[in-house]
Amino acid sequence: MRRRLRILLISPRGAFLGRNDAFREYMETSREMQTILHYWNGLGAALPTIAGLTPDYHTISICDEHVTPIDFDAPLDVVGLTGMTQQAPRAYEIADEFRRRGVYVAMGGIHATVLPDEALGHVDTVFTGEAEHTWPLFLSDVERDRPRRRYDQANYPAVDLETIPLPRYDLVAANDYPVVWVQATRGCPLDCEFCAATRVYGSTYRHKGVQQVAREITEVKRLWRHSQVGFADDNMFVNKRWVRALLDELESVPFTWYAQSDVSISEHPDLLARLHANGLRILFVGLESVNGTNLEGINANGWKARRLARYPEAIAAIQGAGIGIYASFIVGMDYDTDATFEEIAAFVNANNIMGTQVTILTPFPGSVLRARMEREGRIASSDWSLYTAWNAVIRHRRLTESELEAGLLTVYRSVYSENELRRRAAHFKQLFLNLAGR
Ligand code: B12
Repeated sequence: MRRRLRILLISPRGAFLGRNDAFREYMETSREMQTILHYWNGLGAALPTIAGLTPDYHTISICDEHVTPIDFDAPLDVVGLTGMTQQAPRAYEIADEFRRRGVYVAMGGIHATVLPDEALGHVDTVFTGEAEHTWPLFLSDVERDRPRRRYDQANYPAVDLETIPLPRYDLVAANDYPVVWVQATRGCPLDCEFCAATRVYGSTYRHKGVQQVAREITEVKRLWRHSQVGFADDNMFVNKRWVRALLDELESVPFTWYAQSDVSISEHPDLLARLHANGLRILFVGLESVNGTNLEGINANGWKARRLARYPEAIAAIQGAGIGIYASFIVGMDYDTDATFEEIAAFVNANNIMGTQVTILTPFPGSVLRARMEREGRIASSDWSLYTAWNAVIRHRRLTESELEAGLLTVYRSVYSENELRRRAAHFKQLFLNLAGR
């Protein structure tokens, strides 16, 4: 017999800047940073995806706590929490509060996947990995009053992205997001030392069917006419044949979008031109460091280190196609010194990189980096609310925590100074005139 459940999915409010107050003040007073923050926003695709996996006869809603407060008195049977590490402390508070009120609480997402036992200290059921098989199973177990403590994707066949249902973006359509995140692929072959995403998706790179991606974008554009689409994929252009098929499919879907990829896309000028024509305006690329020795330690096969010498050429090719690069750098890597901050700023300025994100090396639970830092006795704090990547939680061999936190500002103040902004604006103006053939 079917039992209709009242379900609420929650994305807990994150710690965001943690305790880095100098950086917070800079963010709040810099117009450029305010613009970046406006777009560095939104709700990941997890909860709309989970809602899409929920049978129709249940009642389901989504609360993004960054936008709406949680109603703890709502009549509910099940609460489902998601969260990255910096959201975990708040997720646990929410779980404790709902459980006090007799509501059944489940949790999934990257933090619960890598630390399921910690999560089980606060929630009734924990999910590890993807939820396409396990969430529907859990709901039917709850209907029969037999939910399990753990559901692990590793015990089920691989998730087939070709057949997953449309995410329920309609449930959050009232939220005025400048960017709506859509997922087209899962996995990343690079498996960098500091990234734990592989623990959620495994190492096999997979993608949704191109028609499914087009359907999702059409739905997002129906619900948010003026928002941009951000692809939630860690590395979207790995399979170039699939990218070509996707671009064919998307030709009739007008939208402006961002994506994340490695620099290998720079070697495909035909694709760059088509990506630009299709509406790709900003590409987030993890350059990570301008120091080759640092890069050698990142991937076991030295993928990024081998490309360092060609970074300038790759940047010029991508930006020359009208796609601005938002480059991400990490400070606090082993071979960084107090000169690193100026070196990164000089690299960004010399290469006219459109936007830059600099964060501090963070040993996220589940990452290979964390295991190494633990062995080396270099974890300075495991307070998850500081795992924002804008706080120093490691002991560096040469730089103190406050030097690392202050160093971030050096880079931001240089690359977003009035002078540099003006110079880059002139560079991009010329670049767009060239593209327009003038
Ligand atoms: C979109 C995104 C954002 C967005 C929106 C975040 C949000 N609040 O929702 C923005 C741009 C704001 C953002 C910011 C940050 N992000 Co972010 N972000 C992403 C990104 C690129 C995609 C997330 C997504 O939509 N995935 C698609 C969904 C479908 O996949 P999923 O979440 O894995 O969900 C599946 C399973 O995990 C599971 N699941 C997930 N939740 C639940 C819940 C239940 C109940 C169940 C049953 C199952 C389940 O089922 C899903 C389907 O199979 C991920 C990369 C990634 N690989 O996920 C990084 C990622 C989550 N971000 C990360 C980080 C570090 C940050 C920042 C802290 C970094 C920074 N300094 O900028 C900031 C924090 C900002 C803040 N506001 O607090 C890290 C998290 C690492 C960690 N362990 O904490 C990730 C993994 C990137 C990485 N590769 O390291 N981010």
